[in-house]
Amino acid sequence: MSMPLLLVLGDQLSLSLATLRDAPTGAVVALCEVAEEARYVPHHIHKVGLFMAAMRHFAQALRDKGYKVHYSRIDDADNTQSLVTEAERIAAQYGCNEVRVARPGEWRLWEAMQQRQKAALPWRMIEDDRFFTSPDDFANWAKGRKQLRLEYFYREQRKRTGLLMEGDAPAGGKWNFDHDNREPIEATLNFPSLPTHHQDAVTQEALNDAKRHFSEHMGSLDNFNLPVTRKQALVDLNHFLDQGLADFGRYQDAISDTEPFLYHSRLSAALNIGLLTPQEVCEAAEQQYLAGHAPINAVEGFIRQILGWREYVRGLYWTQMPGYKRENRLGFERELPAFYWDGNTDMRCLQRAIQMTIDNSYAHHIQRLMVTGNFALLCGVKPEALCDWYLAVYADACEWVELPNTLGMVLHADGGLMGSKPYCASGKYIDKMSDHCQHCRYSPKQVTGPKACPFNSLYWHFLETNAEQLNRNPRMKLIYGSLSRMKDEKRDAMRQQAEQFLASLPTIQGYGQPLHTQGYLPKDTQ
Ligand code: FAD
Ligand code: DLZ
Ligand code: SF4
Repeated sequence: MSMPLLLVLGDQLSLSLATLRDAPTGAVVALCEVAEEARYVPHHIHKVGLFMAAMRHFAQALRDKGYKVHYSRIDDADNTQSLVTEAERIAAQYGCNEVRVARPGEWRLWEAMQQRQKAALPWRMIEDDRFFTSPDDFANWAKGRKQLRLEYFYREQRKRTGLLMEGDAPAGGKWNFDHDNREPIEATLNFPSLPTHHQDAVTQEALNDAKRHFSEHMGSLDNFNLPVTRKQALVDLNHFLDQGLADFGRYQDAISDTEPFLYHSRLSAALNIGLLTPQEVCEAAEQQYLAGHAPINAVEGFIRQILGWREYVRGLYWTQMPGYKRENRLGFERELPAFYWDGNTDMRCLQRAIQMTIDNSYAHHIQRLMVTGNFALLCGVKPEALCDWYLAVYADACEWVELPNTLGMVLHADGGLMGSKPYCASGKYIDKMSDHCQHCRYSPKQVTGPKACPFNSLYWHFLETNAEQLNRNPRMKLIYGSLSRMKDEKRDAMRQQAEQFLASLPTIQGYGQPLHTQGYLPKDTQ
């Protein structure tokens, strides 16, 4: 009797995965380590190590449960090093009659797999139901709406799941407590120290293999501490519930010159590869509120990120692709500033955000949005270049979540589908929320002159150059009012300052120096 091959992708490491749930007895489950997935953008070495270690551990967990597993290792002589060809090779080897796989996390794979649905060895795609919302649910919600605002989607999600609901009313009397969640960094804060995960022989071998094959990628594995098993992910979850959640809300928007994680959960990678489910994380946070261990502003703020934003960006991705990836409504053409690959800049906030990224394959949301994102927006970096960078450098990056955040939220390249206005800000905002500026050679108070913070002139330059698309936006009326009241000499001086800065900003097409020497070139020159 012919059997399907059950393909489990690197970010589908959940025993509850639909592919496994309906598995015919005796069917082979395949996991494939392939170089193509590490290289299509040059992923940070922590991310490559994470996938290799977590996939190997998950294969073992499946075997322990009695599944028959085929695991392709990166070093296997017959490994074809590409997901589709490797799955088909394995399926042929076991005489399977189809390849069964749950919806992958990226359109390029979805498309490649869809194209094989009518092949001699057909692929069967099934829904990945490890989310609160399916793409169809989202499409139904979006149907007929002029604007797809997160806030309305999120309220529906709360009602649908009953999370933080008291009957028909939101717990605490409000849907959203963001107003209480804007405290800046303070010198007296004590951040929780992090659990250190033991690296057993499986993890060590996987990390060594990652290092041998991909040593030129960003980062070093010396400080690798990502959870690679469900058990380790649960340690991180419980640590956050005990020590981070209560202060998560207040300091959600704060930025520190020294602390990469603050009170953030660091759960995104574990959630995205399937070691934790969004349901269990939200329910555990809700329990902390119900037990009186964490205030409503913290718990609501946290749950909104997962039940709201995470589901919303996924819905947006699957309902808008493939056109979404080509959007560039502000017509940006600049390549990525070269220092995004090595942190070599005298702008302190950017230097710290990028160095933390290099160190940990992590930066918290406000660093991604208001530091590296904001700077790229003000400079007019083209979406493709910025998206490739975010996709490569963060351990939690998968296109369904990275693309709407970068192209939509940061670059406003989707014409306002994701956010009603661009998150543009001057140095004043960074100065208010962080302790960077006191260590910087620039002054956030100056707009022109040699000490002026580059964010300031770039901010006004951005507003000027994009006025045609943005000045009718009701949420930008005030700021365009200030711009129009400004004296011509001041505007000229700011424009000149910004233009000089942009003219001398080194950019790079592709992926940074060590990678260029290994032949990593931008896609259009490959
Ligand atoms: P916390 O601050 O503790 O938040 C809790 C959880 O909420 C996160 O683990 C995550 O699952 C979810 N979440 C929070 N914000 C968002 C959001 N905007 N969209 C979706 N989920 C969210 N997140 C990714 O998981 N993968 C990405 O590739 C990614 N790329 C991003 C790119 C840009 C330009 C920006 C601005 C944001 C991006 N985010 C991405 C969202 C967010 O920055 C990260 O989820 C968060 O920083 C992860 O750290 P954490 O687990 O400590 O999050
Ligand atoms: C990111 C990544 C890496 C580095 N390696 C693998 C791999 O070897 N095998 C695999 O199945 N997936 C890997 N991934 C994740 C994929 O790039 C892709 O995002 C998901 O498989 C989509 O569901
Ligand atoms: Fe960043 Fe400007 Fe502050 Fe320097 S002065 S840290 S460049 S915001």
